[in-house]
Amino acid sequence: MKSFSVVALVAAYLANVSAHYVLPDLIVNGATTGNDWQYIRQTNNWQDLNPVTDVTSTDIRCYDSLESGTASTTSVTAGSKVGFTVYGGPNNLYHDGVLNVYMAKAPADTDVASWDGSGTVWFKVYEIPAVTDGGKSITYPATGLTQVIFTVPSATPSGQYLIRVEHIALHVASTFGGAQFYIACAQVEVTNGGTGTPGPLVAFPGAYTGNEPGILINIYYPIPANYTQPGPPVWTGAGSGSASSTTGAVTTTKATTTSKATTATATTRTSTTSTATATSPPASGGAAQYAQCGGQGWVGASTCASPFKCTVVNTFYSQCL
Ligand SMILES: [Cu+2]
Repeated sequence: MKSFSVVALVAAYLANVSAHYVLPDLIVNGATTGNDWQYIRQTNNWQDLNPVTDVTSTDIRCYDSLESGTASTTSVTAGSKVGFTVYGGPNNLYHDGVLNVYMAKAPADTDVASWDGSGTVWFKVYEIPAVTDGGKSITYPATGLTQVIFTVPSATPSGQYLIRVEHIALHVASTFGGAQFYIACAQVEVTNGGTGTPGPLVAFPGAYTGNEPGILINIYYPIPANYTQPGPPVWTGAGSGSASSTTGAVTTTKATTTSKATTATATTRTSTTSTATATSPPASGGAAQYAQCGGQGWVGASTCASPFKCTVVNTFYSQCL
């Protein structure tokens, strides 16, 4: 971290009363790139590490209202792995919670560095929901991660994008406004892109009201029987999104898998395709712990590195656990 001593002192203090964190560094193909906040817009909480709790605030977008918001833009290849590092007290996604990653394409004649990300422009490319089993337990595969790694869908059209990560901490989410959003936005130029139509598209603010069952939730008692991940379904690049279609093209998919306790999640999802099940050869040794290994439309590795097992989280997401 720049100003490491200041942040370390703040973090050390906060560690005694709470544990907060930021995501200041971009990872491209496994390597951390640049300095803190070089390719990621410096967030208002870069020193105090506090979360956003008002989902109707513009700070729910990139949390950079008090900063210049002028990061640099770096190149990433469509289909490659990109990620964020976690810094805080401690340096991981400490709280019980879930994670989403969204992308938004800057307008054609606009430099992403000067674009605010407003409008109904965001599509989800990755998520790590909570795992439930009908009320016996609830676990959070995102919790404890020191890095968030995901794949930019190979069908993503070339161009400049914001990539927005959010970890939604749920430990005090039983009252309205209690959920804590830890947010960061990276600036990238996607190269060698595809011809997909990303979607469904949402706006920030706008995507959430704060009353969603996955945001306003008591995670302790009774133990939730199921968990509904906030936001739209993940766009994997398979098929087209909803950008050019209306309600007629969207069908609700009933849960048809045998995975436990995911009915509520699955039935709230929408899908425009259900036949794309292409798989690519697994990487040697299989995917890493917490990596995605399956789900509707998934085309990446389908096996996990030992000793992790590819575990069905819901229809759309299997993970190495
Ligand atoms: Cu905290």
